[in-house]
Amino acid sequence: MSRLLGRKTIRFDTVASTNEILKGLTIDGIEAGTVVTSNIQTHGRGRLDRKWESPEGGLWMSVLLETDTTFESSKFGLLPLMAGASVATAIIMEYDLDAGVKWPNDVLIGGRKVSGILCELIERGGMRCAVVGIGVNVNNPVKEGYEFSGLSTSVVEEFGKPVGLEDLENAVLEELDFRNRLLSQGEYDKILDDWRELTVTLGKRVAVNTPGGLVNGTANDVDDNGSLILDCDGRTEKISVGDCQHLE
Ligand code: BT5
Repeated sequence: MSRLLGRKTIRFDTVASTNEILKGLTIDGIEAGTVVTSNIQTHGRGRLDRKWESPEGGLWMSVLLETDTTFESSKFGLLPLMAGASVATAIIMEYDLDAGVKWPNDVLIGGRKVSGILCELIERGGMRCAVVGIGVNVNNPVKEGYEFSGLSTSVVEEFGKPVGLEDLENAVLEELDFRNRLLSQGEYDKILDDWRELTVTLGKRVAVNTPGGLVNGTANDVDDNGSLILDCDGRTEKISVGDCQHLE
């Protein structure tokens, strides 16, 4: 089956943010599956408008997924999970590194952040489009812990030598294409089960910074929409948005 994602790829040397470029192209009517990459981002963004460091040598790309009217916006929470699982699987398959996913949008190797995901929804002609932004530290240097986050790492640091950026890009798109098909077939359970196989969050004591305040508990599972289910000393809490810190 031929791959939908990346049939059209638009490459830049330097942009502010690949998500911003792809959002503009989406409104202009570009086809689903289009990928935008850039060697450098001057204003790479994380969630809540946080800065995402994007020097040369990393994989900075955005992918346009188009969902039909059956896609409920409550399923938006599945997008970062499936994108993170795609990156982790690609890293495992390509370099045999022990990558895992942290709820909701990080990929870690040995507890250090190697990748972050930023998903944004756009309405276009009655269809819901998702711009999935993927940042992976590949051959670029990383700082010892950025503001607001734990430790970070890169593929080159873990693998011991530089790797081909386009090989990783292809592997990630292959994996994301597979999960995007599951999404369009409504196979949400398969997306969640795959994420559960790869996660390093479940079973851990965590502190989650939510819009409503800090919640401490044990991460037990994710629900059908990708929300984190916490056991807080016998009381169950479901969290759809937040920053999760592993406490063990
Ligand atoms: C993320 O946000 O992790 C989402 C990052 C998405 C980046 C991609 S690159 C392509 C596309 N275009 C964009 O403009 N964005 C997407 P969040 O969970 O909020 O984490 C942000 C935090 O990660 C920052 O506040 C820093 O603490 C930390 N950070 C910044 N740059 C980093 C890097 N290169 N590696 C690891 N951590 C970083």
